[in-house]
Amino acid sequence: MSDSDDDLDLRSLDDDELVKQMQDDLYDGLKEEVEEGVNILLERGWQPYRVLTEALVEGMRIVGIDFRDGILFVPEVLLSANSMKGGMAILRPLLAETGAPKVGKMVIGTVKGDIHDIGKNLVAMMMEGAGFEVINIGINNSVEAYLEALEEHKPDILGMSALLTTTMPYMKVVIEELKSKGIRDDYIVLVGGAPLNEAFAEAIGADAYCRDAAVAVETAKELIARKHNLLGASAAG
Ligand code: B1M
Repeated sequence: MSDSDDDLDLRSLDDDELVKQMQDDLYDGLKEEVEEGVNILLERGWQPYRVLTEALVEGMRIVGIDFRDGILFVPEVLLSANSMKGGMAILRPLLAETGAPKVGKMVIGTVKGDIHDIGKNLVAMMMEGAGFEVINIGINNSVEAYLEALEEHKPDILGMSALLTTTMPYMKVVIEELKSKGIRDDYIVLVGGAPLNEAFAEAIGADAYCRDAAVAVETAKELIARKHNLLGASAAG
């Protein structure tokens, strides 16, 4: 980073310049600057979701391209991830502010062998914001860890995340285990992560693939409503 960047007053930038600068700061792993940018945009009246998507998620998308192309390496990307988490921590309580009654419960975790957690945490945040109770069981979850969480929390939804082509097949392992225990249909199973798609979700027997956090919220609401309608119909008939 150059000296002139050191002296940059983020408040002197207009919104577009600030967002661009925040994406650069995320790229450079400058957590404090990213946090300051988030606060400035909020002070300027930006909705938390807009800050999240336009500044942070878009910044991480750019990091992902250069990581893929061998321009950035793991240590640098870790700093970017840490900066992103700093920004997300400011937004989380704002996104979760809701007086609405709980609409359902979800257990969510990243699968075994996979330590990517930003997307999963974002889904957890957005689900909380939409009125779901969320139990986030973290990364690198074995079948046993998922089963334990399901047993303990009795959620409506099981959410699984995988960011690697090598770890996404593990979702099928979890679903097969639910089937063999006869409890598959007790849960709505939602899956997500950059390398997945709808065909994969269908092939492994999940209820739906969620492209992003907003889709996860919409899908969860829709499937919960459908489940309640079915339960209501069977109770009535
Ligand atoms: Co890794 N990494 N990484 N990485 N990393 C990817 C995934 C990769 C695509 C980069 C690349 O090459 N372009 C590539 C995977 C290639 C592949 O499998 N085809 C990759 C690799 C190769 C690796 C390592 C193997 C690198 C190495 O060690 N040589 C290694 C593996 C470690 C492991 O897990 N065992 C590794 C490590 C890391 C870091 C630790 C450095 C860091 C993770 C830090 C962290 O998460 N705490 C990291 C990061 C940051 C990335 C990229 C750059 C960004 C991921 C991210 O946070 N995106 C990523 C590149 C990319 O994805 N384009 C990459 C932002 C986030 C908001 O999006 O996670 O997609 P995303 O989540 C979205 C949706 O996917 C969806 O909603 C979210 C929000 O909208 N979603 C769900 C996700 N989960 C969901 C669950 C749901 C619903 C929706 O449940 C209901």
